[in-house]
Parts: sequence; C-alpha cells; structure tokens
Amino acid sequence: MGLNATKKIIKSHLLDGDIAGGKQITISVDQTLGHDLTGIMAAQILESVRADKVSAETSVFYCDHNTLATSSENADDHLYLKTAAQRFGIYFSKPGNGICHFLHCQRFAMPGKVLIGADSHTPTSGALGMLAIGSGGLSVAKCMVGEGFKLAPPKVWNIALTGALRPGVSAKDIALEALRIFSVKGGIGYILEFTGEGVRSLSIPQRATIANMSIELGATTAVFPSDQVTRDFLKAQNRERDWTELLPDPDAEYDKVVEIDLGGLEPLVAEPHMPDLVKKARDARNVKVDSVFIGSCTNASYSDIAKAARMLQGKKVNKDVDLTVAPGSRQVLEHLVRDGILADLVSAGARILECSCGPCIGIGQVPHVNGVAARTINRNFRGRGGSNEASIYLVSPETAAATAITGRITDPRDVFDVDCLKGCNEPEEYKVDDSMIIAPGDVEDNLAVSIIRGNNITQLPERGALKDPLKATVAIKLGDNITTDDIIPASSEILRYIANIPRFAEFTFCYTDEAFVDRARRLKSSAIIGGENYGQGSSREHAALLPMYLGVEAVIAKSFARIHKENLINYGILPLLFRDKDDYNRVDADDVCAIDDVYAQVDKGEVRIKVVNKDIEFETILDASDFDKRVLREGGALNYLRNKLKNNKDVA
Ligand code: MIC
Ligand code: SF4
Repeated sequence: MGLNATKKIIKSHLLDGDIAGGKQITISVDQTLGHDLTGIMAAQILESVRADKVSAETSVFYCDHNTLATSSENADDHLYLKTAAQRFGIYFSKPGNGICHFLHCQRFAMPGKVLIGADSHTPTSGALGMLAIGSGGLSVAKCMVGEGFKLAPPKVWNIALTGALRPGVSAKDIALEALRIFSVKGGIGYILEFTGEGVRSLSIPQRATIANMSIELGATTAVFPSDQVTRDFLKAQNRERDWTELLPDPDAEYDKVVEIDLGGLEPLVAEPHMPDLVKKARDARNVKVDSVFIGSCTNASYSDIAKAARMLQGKKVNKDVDLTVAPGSRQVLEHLVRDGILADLVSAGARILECSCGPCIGIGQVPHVNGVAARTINRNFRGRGGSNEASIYLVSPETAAATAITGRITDPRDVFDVDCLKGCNEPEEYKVDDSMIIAPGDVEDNLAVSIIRGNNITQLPERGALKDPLKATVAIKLGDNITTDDIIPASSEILRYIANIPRFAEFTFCYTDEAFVDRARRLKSSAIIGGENYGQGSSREHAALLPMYLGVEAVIAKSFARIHKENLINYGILPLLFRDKDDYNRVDADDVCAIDDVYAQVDKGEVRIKVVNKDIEFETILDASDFDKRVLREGGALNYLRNKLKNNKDVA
C-alpha cells in the first residue's frame, strides 16, 4: 500500500518511533512561528533556559495581535519581542505587515516541510502541502532550540472534495459544512488530508481558509497536496524555487475517508457561541446585525475582500450596521489600493482597519452589550469578541457583504447576481516587498544584542517537581467544551498583561467564576473538574500556566483538546481522564482529592483518586507517553529544558 501525503512528510522527518505503530513519534522541525502573545512567552522561555541562537531553519515572530498598543505595556512587549528576535536569530515581522498565518503562507511556507507554530491556527500553512501544527510557546521554544516535536500516533482522515463551488458559495462554507457534519470534537486525534478533483479548483487562499479551520474541528492539522496551483502561487510570490510536488500515492491508505460534494453546498453561518452550530444563511435571515467584520487569518485574502467589495460597489452599508475590513497583509492591502478596490469599500461606508487580528480577538470593535456581529473569523466562543454578552455569527466574506447591505444575515445570492463574482481572483503576480521583516542576518552580531525588558515583563514562575503524595481541593467544576478563552479571556484590556504573570493571573476564569482566583490562592493546592473537550480553542498556554501559578495540580476531565493537554503537561499539571465518565457526577467543587504513590501511578498511567471528604474512590487514566510522564515528574517542560540545556553546556 502506498503512502498518503501526510505520512510522506512524517516519514522524511521521523526522528524516533514508527509511523505505522500506535506510539508517540518524534519528528524534526524545519520552521517555527510565534507572535506578540505567544512569541513573548517563547522568548521568555528562551531567556529563562539561557538558550543561544535558535537552530531551526526558519523561525519567525510576527507582531500582529496586540498591534494597537492601547497601553505602554503592549509597546513594551513589542520592543521585547523585537530585541529577543534579534538576540536569538529569529525573523521579526513588524506591526502592520500582516497576520502571522497569512504572511507565513505568502513568504515562508514550503511544501513537504514541518512547521510548529505557537498559535492554534498554524495549520493554515497546510494549504501549501506543509505539515503545520499548532502548539504552546513552550513546545515551540523547544523546537527552536533543536528538539524534535512529539506527536501522538497520527491517524489520517481523507476528505475527498468532489465537484466545484457554485458562485456565492465560499471556501468558508466548506469549513462550516465540515463543522456541521463532524462537530468541534469530530477531528480529535486526526490529521485531515484533502484530496479530489474539488481541490484543484481551489486557490491557495481558499485552501488556507479550510486548513485554518481544521483546528475548530479539533483536528491536529490539515494537509493539502502541493500541485500546480501551489506552484503557481509560489511563482506569483517570486518563490517558485520553494516548490516541490507532494501528492498521495495512487493507492494511499487512510484511517477514515469521507466525501464532500462542493456543488451541493450553500452559504452557511455558525450561530453563537460555537463554530459547529451551523445552519443555512437563509435560515438565519431574521437575525438583525449591528456590526460586520471582514478579516482575520481565515478570510482576508485579496480575492475574499475583492468579492465583498464587488458586492458593495455602488451601494451603501446599511444605516444600522458598522462594517470594518482588515486585509490579511500589507501585500493584500497594497493590491487593493492599486486596483481601486479599497475606494469601492470606503465609498460604500466600510471602515478600513490595519492588517492585524483586531476584532477577531476583541482588540477593537468590541460589540455593544447584547450586540450581534457577523464576522468572517473562525471562532465565536462566548467572550471572544471582548464582550461576554455579545453574539457572533461566523460567515463567509460574501455573506458578510450581503449582511452589511441589508442589516440582517443574508444569503449573498438573494441580493446580488453572484455570477459577477467569477472574475474576483487572486493577482497573477504579487507585489513582493519584505522590508517590514527584519531578518536575523540584518543584525551584525545577534549574541551581542541586549533584550529590552519593560517593567511589565516579569520572569516566568518556577515550580518544583511533582508532589508525592498529592492532596488537592476541587476549586471549580465545569461542563463540556470549556475553551481557553473561558479559562483566560482575550481583549486588549486583559492581554496587556500577557507578559506580567501575577497581573494576568487575576483574570483567570473571570467571566465564568469571579471568585476562582481568590479561592485557588486560598486553597494553595487545587484541582479542576472538566467535561468533554476541555481546553478547546487557542494555543494560549497561559490557560495552563496561570492555573499552575495559582496552585492547580491536576485537571480531571472526560476528554481534553490536544494543544491544551500538551500545555498542561508542559506546566506540570496532571491531565487525568475519568475512566468511567459517570464518576464526573460523583465529584464536586470543594471536594478534597488525594493521590498516593503519585510517581508510581503516573508511571503506570493509571491514577486512583480518593475523595477524602466523601470516602469514595475512582480511577483516572493518564494518557501520556513515557517522555511526557518524565516531564510531569520533573514539574514541567521548563524544568526539563533547563536541566537539559545546562547538562549539554556542562558536557561541552
Ligand atoms: C486565537 O485565535 O485565539 C489566538 C489569539 O490567535 C490564539 C493565540 C493566543 O491565545 O495567544 C491561538 O489561536 O492560539
Ligand atoms: Fe489572529 Fe484571530 Fe487568527 Fe487568532 S484566529 S491568529 S486572533 S486572526
């Protein structure tokens, strides 16, 4: 049997383990990325473990999330990130240059290579036939200094696309359709590999939209083939030399196969507050909307915005709607300006924002209380847009434009002759200008650069080895699908303290349970009870680091999202699974959980919990590799890395 495209990449990068076996494998890493939230963390880690220069082929820090700098803390963070990039030999993309995933596809992504990024939407680069996986800053920092990336045994799910999209139906609708069918948990444990004649009809930005939202399905990543479309895109970016073909063997095997007929799709929306609450746009037509946003790493390409602009040409944005547009990168913006498309948008009444994440993460354009927004972004969790009371609908650029005109969720085909969108394609040749990227080579002596650390940037908290025995009181009991935005919410007000752990920690679970922080502090040693898919969403490792800082020793849940589980292990918190999910009902907030012989039980992967105050016991599973168990015993990956780099230096 032949190999699929995913396994071809894994095979060529395999450092340890067997691609056909059921155990964790280790792969080598060619590229890494981080940004002004997660990259700060990665830089703090590199400093804390006294790393020299990074050794990955290409490492990039993008300044794209907190670019508004509404406070001096943000500006301090940017200066820290820039100087740390220069010190450690990392590319630095200046604010305004664009959103990390967008820019990575344009300027760095390469077929057949492995990218590990400190952001959950790193899979976007899978559009170019890369294996691009999101992880926490700590795991990414490890890859930067030459450690391989550890991956659960990969199961590959083939999504075969047949037919072609009809006008007015968008790549976003393919992602939403997949969410409708498979849910936010459907992809857990899988790498999605897209094949079929339908793929050939999709441009790289369209493939990027789909790969981007693979994380919303819970998947590890998504891989597209590298074909003539990929070659043409790289040529248009003046990077044809980076192209290699990557196709599955004709007799490639997959763990699962499904087919989606693109010709049968309709414009869709995801209702608040989960990306899988999908229905037809026409069935949501009574929803009145106050604001519309076209942008984010999912939908801010030239063709996305050109289509929306074509629909708005000669029309006005509805009087009750606020329309904002943020192009994905400066390259996109420049093409829109040169082609007069921006003028059409401005004349229709759109407000143009800078090329950054912005409203997607509540940095600007926070909806009013109980406001309703339609956005082309990828997640609509409660609180995501900076307000816990707002409702966000996920839509395509075409649906966004139609909605901006009517003031209600609108299927684009109901207000526009969508056949006229056919000519809105990507430019044949992009205007390439990397002057907003500072390359490592632009600095004479990297090791001589001093990192500028503003007052807001604290040292990372340290913790000792895993306690044995362990006693922890349940500080909070939660339901299913708890997101990292629930654990530590976004918005500029909160994220200004991203590098100041004691201040940032004050916001832990602030929307869910205002008393959590005080309780956890008082308890000193605590546990969290979660339902299914605990920690879904972003790679925000502060969702593990802050609980660790507040004394959380274990999270006991029905299931975990992959990146968050990695982050828990990295920060020395035990991620335990209820063996019998009904035991979830037997343990409550304030119960005292005790674990004896912790090291022995961790090694066995089976941990028995005694609920002291109820005199009951139940079994949990620690589904972790031998390496992860070692990291847990050492009290987390920071301790592990510190010890390892110190030993390497001692030997040298
Ligand atoms: C997000 O979309 O939630 C973010 C902000 O990009 C995060 C990164 C972070 O929380 O720092 C992500 O997706 O990983
Ligand atoms: Fe930025 Fe939003 Fe994409 Fe996260 S999902 S990288 S916040 S645009």
